[in-house]
Amino acid sequence: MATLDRRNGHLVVRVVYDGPSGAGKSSNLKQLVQTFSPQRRGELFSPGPVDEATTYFDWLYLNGGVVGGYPLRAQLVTTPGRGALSRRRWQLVEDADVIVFVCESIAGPAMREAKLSLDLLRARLAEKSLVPQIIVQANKQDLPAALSPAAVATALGLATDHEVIATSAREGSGVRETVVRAIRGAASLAERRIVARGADALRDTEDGSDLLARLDGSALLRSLAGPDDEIPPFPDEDVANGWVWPDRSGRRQLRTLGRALAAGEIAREHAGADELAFRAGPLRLTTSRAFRRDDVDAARAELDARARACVRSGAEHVAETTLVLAGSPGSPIWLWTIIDAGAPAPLTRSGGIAS
Ligand SMILES: Nc1nc2c(ncn2[C@@H]2O[C@H](COP(=O)(O)OP(=O)(O)O)[C@@H](O)[C@H]2O)c(=O)[nH]1
Ligand SMILES: [Mg+2]
Repeated sequence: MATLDRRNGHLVVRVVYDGPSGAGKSSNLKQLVQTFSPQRRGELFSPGPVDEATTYFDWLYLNGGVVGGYPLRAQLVTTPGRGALSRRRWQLVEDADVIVFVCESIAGPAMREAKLSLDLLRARLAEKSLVPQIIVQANKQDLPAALSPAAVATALGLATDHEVIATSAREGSGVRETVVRAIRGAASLAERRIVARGADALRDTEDGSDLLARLDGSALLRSLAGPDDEIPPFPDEDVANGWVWPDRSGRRQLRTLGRALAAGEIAREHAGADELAFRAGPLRLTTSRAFRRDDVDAARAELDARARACVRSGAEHVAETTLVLAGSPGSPIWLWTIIDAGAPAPLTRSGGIAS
């Protein structure tokens, strides 16, 4: 939904690039950086590990045009493609004014995956009573085996008149045309909204770091922590291998935690002086400065030691217990303990597992 950046006086719309991993979403944004001069755009922002598939999103903004008397800014955001990341995908697409669905135009598994992904997207939007325009990109047209846009539409089960744009995000063709059409669609939606309700009714704009803070849990922790608390990073449901124990049930609990975060079902709990404790849906999570380590090796050693202590004490049988590291290499790493809130707590006063 269009928002108003009251500080800079911009009317802001959001275009979300969705589609399977590897379809070319990030490549679209990289091409747009090449296409538009720095006066017209921001810098490409891609939080998360650099050398992996997108963890959170890619982000770029473009300025241009005037809507309802305000200079227009379009925020372009890509969704993370991996299935495990679908909660974040939904959080992103639900904020879209217009969606660009990018797919590889290659018959076979890639096309089937694209259809499944598009079907899920439409079902999710319908469930939320959202009806954003969806522009489909038949990408990778430079490949010899590429299907025509009409064949892509058929393979995706779309009506014959559905908007499908032929593109090569690698070579750049169609990329600018896509964004221009998407922004035009979003702008006319925003214009109608302003006419109907006035610009004052628009919510405040969220920028890229606000969005990251919402998705990674730091905004919520900040809002719940006291002024003197050091804010730890929130456990991530897509945490690296070796950062969560036990791996299987731990990842299950982390997904539950992710859903509680998306629903805002997290509250601060009373805890010891140095301890931070939260109730998140059915879970209780705790950490403290005693479980902060300066580097990854020290944090993993702490995780291993706690896991062994947990096994020795049989604590993992008392309540389903997860130990998980949060943070990124280069900054302090925190060890969190997550348990079923209903079960008796096998916790010491300092928030760790009794050893
Ligand atoms: N041949 C070809 N390769 C492309 C095109 N668009 C993206 N790619 C390649 O496909 C891979 C995945 O692209 P990326 O933009 O990271 O996909 P994302 O996962 O949707 O963000 C990369 O190796 C790109 O270079 C295209 O139009 N043609
Ligand atoms: Mg990407």
